[in-house]
Amino acid sequence: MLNVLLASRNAGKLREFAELLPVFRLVPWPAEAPELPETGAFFQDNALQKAEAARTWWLAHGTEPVDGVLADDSGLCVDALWGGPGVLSARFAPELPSYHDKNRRLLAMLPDSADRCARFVCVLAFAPMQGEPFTVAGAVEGSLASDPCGEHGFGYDPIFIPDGHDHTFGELPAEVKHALSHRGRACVALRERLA
Ligand code: ITT
Repeated sequence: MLNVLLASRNAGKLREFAELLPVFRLVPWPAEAPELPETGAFFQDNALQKAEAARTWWLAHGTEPVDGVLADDSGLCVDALWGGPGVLSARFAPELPSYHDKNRRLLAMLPDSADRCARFVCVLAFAPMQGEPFTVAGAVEGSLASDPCGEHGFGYDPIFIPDGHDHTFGELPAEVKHALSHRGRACVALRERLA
C-alpha cells in the first residue's frame, strides 16, 4: 500500500479521496503546515505548484516517510461565464461566507436566456518523493440547476446536474457522483498510471 501525503485543506476533497482511493494510506496535510501556492492560470499549473511545494516542505518537516504527494486543483467552468469561475472557483465571491450564498450568487449572474452548460474539471498532480511529478485529469459535463438542491457533497454540488441525470450532485448519492465525477475520473487515471 502506498503512503501518500494529501496536499489539501479542503475537507470535501479529503472525504472524497478517502472513498475514491482506498488503496492508498492518505496522510493529511498538517494544520501547522503553510498555505500552498496556487498562482497559475491553469488547473495543471496549480496542481503541480501545490504538489511540489508540499513535497519540498515535507522533505524538511515531515513526521513520517511517504511515497509521494497528491494535490488536486479543480473547479466549475460555466460556458456563459467564459469558463468561470474555473481556476478561481475557491475564490469566487469571497465576501459571501457560505456556499449556499455563493451558489445563489453564481446562478443570479446568468440571464434567463443563458446557456446553462457547465463542467467540473479536476487535475491531480502526483509528486513521487524521488522523481518527476506528473498530472492526470478528469472532467464531467452537465448543466446548472435553476436553484440549489441537495445537501450531499460540497461546494458547487447543489447547482450542478451531470448529463444523463435529473438531479444535482447535491442530491445524488456519493457512489453515483464518484462513478462519473471529474475527481472520480482523475482518480481512475491516477491508479492506472501508478499501477
Ligand atoms: P486545496 O487547494 O487546499 O486543495 P481549495 O478548495 O482551495 O483546496 P481549489 O483551489 O482546487 O481547492 O478549488 C476548488 C474549488 O472548486 C473548491 O473550493 C470548490 O468550490 C470547487 N469544487 C471542486 N471540486 C468540486 C466538487 O467535486 N464539488 C463541488 N465543488 C467543487
